[in-house]
Amino acid sequence: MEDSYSADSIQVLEGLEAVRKRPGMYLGDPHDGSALHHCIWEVVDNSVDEHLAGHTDSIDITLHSDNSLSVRDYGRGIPVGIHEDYGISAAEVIMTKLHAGGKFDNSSYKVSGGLHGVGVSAVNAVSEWMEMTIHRDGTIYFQRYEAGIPVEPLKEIGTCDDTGTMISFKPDLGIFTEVVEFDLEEVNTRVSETAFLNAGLKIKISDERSSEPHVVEHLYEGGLAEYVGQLNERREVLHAEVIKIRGEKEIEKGTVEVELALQWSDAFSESIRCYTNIIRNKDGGTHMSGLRTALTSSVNSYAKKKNLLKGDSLSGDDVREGLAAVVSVKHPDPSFSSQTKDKLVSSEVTGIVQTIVYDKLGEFFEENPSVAKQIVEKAVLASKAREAARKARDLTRRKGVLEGGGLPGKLADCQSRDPSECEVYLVEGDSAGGSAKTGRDRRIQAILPLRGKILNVERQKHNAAKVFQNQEIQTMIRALGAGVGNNTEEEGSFDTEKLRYNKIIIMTDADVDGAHIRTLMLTFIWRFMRPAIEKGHVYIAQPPLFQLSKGRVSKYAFTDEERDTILEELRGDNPNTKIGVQRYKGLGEMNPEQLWETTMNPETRTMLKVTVKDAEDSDRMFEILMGDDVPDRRAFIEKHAKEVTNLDI
Ligand code: 0RA
Repeated sequence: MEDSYSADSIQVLEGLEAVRKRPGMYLGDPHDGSALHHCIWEVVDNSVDEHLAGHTDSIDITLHSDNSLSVRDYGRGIPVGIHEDYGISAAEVIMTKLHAGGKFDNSSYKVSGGLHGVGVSAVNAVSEWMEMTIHRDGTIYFQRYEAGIPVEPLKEIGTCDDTGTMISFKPDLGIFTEVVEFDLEEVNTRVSETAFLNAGLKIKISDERSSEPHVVEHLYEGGLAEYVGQLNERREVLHAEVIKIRGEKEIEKGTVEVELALQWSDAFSESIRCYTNIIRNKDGGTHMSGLRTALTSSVNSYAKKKNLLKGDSLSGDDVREGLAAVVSVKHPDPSFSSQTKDKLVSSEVTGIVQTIVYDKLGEFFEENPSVAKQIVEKAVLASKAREAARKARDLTRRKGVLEGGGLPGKLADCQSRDPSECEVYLVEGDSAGGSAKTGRDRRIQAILPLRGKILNVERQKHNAAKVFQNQEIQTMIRALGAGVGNNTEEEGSFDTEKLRYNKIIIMTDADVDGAHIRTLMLTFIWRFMRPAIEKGHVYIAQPPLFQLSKGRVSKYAFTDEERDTILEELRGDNPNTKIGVQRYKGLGEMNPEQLWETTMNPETRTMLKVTVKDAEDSDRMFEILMGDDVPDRRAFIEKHAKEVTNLDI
């Protein structure tokens, strides 16, 4: 007995040591904040499981000012009895043994689960300290751990008349670096998602880190339907009521439960979010494909039956245009394509979701003919717009060919024909274009001056033909040489393989107008050449805001703060030196040498790479930022002022 106890303890220590040595393997990147936040979800998910098992309706999360965090639930409390195999309390086993999670409760499977499902013990291992307080059988139990190791055995510290568990922990800053503080926005987003997926579960977040504590409560009785309502919050919806679908199917290992909510709006994009056992599958998977197939077939069959369709069948893209949907599948034993659970691969789910959606959506259409008609009409419109866009696009292509070679006259091309080393500057205005042409490295840098404000394509959602007829847009398409259109399966669509330049660099003035023009260009690229952004070909040049000169020395500053630092530096010990400060209002004010030196020289320049964290968020951003709803836009810009100036999409 004694021997086996100590052997097990050693095993436990080795397990925790492995997590401390390689946190990345268990929790994600310990530097960029992903592992740090993953710790929260590992702990919260245990309480969510307790809710799913029917024992708690509320969870409280508190962010404390010492950067520790606690999670309280009102469930059964972690079992405290001595564990047969280990000779220590079951609670201590859960807290110190990797993967000890749901082993104690065979009556229900663990539904929710962290990203890697490593359990709370992994969080314990990477915590400076962790404290567990259990209310159970009228007694309060407590145990503290440091770096995952118990300071003393579980002890009784008082009495109570409720039940539940509270876990508090402080991330060990010997392990986490760079991003070391919990991000309220990130916590809030994920918590709201969890609350939407668990109708009736109240999750309260209290942030005590600032002098004015901040409390937010998430409780959605409407569940997924309310979630979809929120996705469409700023959109014009086609039907007021969100469509709700539920169903289940027995498989060998248990029951697969399927729940969906759907609502169409007049938006251009589709947003479908997929979950398995409360975990987001960012890349979809078999539930997504089941839904897609069922949508296409049920809309088409209804349209045909009611004679609402003249020509060809509607495509999946047509049917899904403007759709917001959430699919939540609960599965006793799901398989994913990777550790991070980004994609569900359990093949039986395709058919299960497909059958349920096809049947229930068909019933819904029959019972709500006016809604059904609107959905079909919207898809027909989408199909017509797509066809018109295709024709206009082909015309643009043919015209390019007819005009000989297809390169626009305005393009000052580079000499190299090796796209991997070539870059093209999309420059605002002819005068800046002139400086850029003179200043560039003509071997690898091409310049394309664009005149004035290019068309706001976001306002031409249903009129793609107009987009293709636009002069500046045609010029851009022909210069880049990679086609146009985001439907990569269609011939002539944008294809990064054909791109004539590895880097597309947007260079506009560092003022409000410049920012606007840059956004117009980005909107066009996002809506019509998205792979260029997704594959990292798009950059934003960073021209300086100031030139500071003292005698023959001249320096450039890109921000106000930098200007002040350089001023101090140049003044040295003599505060009275009156330094020359020139503020650049536009690129045109710089001579070619200055433009080269500050903004274009690949050896010294800084550029922003345009990246997409979340395509859906970017879609929404462009919808709001460039769409026609003015009050919405103002509210959005006020809320996201910082991101908008950085144009980090
Ligand atoms: C194992 C078994 C039981 C409850 C729990 C774990 C449990 C774990 C956590 C973690 C956070 N909150 C929690 N609440 C419960 C069931 C014990 C029983 O049968 O009473």
